[in-house]
Amino acid sequence: MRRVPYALAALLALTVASPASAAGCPLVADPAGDAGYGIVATPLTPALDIVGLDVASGDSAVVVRMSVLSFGLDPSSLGWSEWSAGWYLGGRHYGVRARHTTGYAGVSAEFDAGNGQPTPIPVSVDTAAGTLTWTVPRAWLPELATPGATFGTIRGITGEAFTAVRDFADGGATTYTDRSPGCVPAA
Ligand SMILES: [Ca+2]
Repeated sequence: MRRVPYALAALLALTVASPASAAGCPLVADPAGDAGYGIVATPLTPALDIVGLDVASGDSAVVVRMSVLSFGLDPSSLGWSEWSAGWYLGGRHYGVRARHTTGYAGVSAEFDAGNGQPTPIPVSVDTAAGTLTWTVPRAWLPELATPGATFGTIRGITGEAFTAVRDFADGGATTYTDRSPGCVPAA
């Protein structure tokens, strides 16, 4: 029998359990408690453990929401913690990021249109719900001028200083069509 790498087997099992369809919520699901891609053998910080990733677009904005196991800023963490989401739209890669730097209050965020010039944007952190929500003005994604534009290769990544990537949520073939009903309210 052909051997399948464990991570791939887990991904296939997940796909069978929750088919990637527009009706499924969250749009991209990720297991809780997975060790992710941590390089050192330390427990995965709950705030960096992705459990869901959603995208929804409306008349004025694209809303991106990452759900984590539980959200808390670890004052003892070294350096920084980061949450990122990315997707392709019309062949261009877009992304949003949020970062907490140890010793500073709050979380800063930015939007990246793949041009190497990130733009600061607000991020809404709901500590009780364990979510980070970015709202990107629709006008910043010119591909959305074409009706029915499709978001693809939807991925979420978390990381922290010295351990690099901690969790990776891969949407695989899952897509989201502009202005279609999503799992989170569009703006
Ligand atoms: Ca996870």
